[in-house]
Amino acid sequence: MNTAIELYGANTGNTLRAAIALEEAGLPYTARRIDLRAGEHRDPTFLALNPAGKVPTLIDRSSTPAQVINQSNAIIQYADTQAPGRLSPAQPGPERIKVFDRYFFFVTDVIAPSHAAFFLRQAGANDAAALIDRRVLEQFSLAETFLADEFMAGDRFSMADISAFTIAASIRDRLDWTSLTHLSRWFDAIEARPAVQRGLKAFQHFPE
Ligand SMILES: N[C@@H](CCC(=O)N[C@@H](CS)C(=O)NCC(=O)O)C(=O)O
Repeated sequence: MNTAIELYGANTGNTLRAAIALEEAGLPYTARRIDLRAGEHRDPTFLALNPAGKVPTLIDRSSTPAQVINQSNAIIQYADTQAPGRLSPAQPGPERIKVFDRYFFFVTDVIAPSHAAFFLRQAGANDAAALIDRRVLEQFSLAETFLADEFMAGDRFSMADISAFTIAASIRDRLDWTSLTHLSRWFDAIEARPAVQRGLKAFQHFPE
C-alpha cells in the first residue's frame, strides 16, 4: 500500500505497540521492515531518521517537512491526535484522566523496567536483571485490580490496553495466569480484536 504514513520497524514489542495503535485508530500506513539482525538500524540512512538506531520510527509525509516520530509511545499519542476518541476519550474529564493514569502505569512502571532488565541481562548482570524482572511481574499483576472494568481504564478500549497488552505478550510465559483470572479474560479479548490481530501481523512476515 502507498500511504503518507510509513512505519519502520521489526517484529518486536515496541514496533507492534505502534502498529496496533495505528490499526486501532484506523490510520492507513505502510510497514517498512528494518532488519535488526542485518544491522539495518545502524545504517546511516536510518540513523539520519532515528539517531538512537532503534525501532519503531514513523514518518508522516503528509506535512512539510515530514513528521518523524521515534518513540512507540509518542506514535500512540500521534495516532490518538489523528483519530480523536479511538484511543482515549476525546473530551477532557475523569474518564480521559483515568486512561492516561493507567497508560502511564504500564509505560513507566512495567515497560521501562522491563527494558532495563533486558539491558542488564545482555550486559551479564543476571542477578540485577532477575530482581527487576520480579518487580516487573509484581507491578504488572496489580493490573488484575484494574479489571473490575472490562478494559484497563474503564468500559472502553484505550491506549492503556495497548501498552498493557504488548508488555503482557512479552512476559506471558512468566505470569501465573491461573491466579490472574481477570487478566486472563482481558488478554484473550484484546488478542482477538481484529485491529490488534492486524497490528500483530504487520511485521510477522519479517521474522527477527
Ligand atoms: N523507547 C523506545 C525503545 C525502542 C527499542 O528499544 N527498540 C528495540 C527493538 S524492541 C531496538 O530497536 N533495538 C535495537 C538496538 O537497540 O540496537 C520505544 O518505545 O520506541
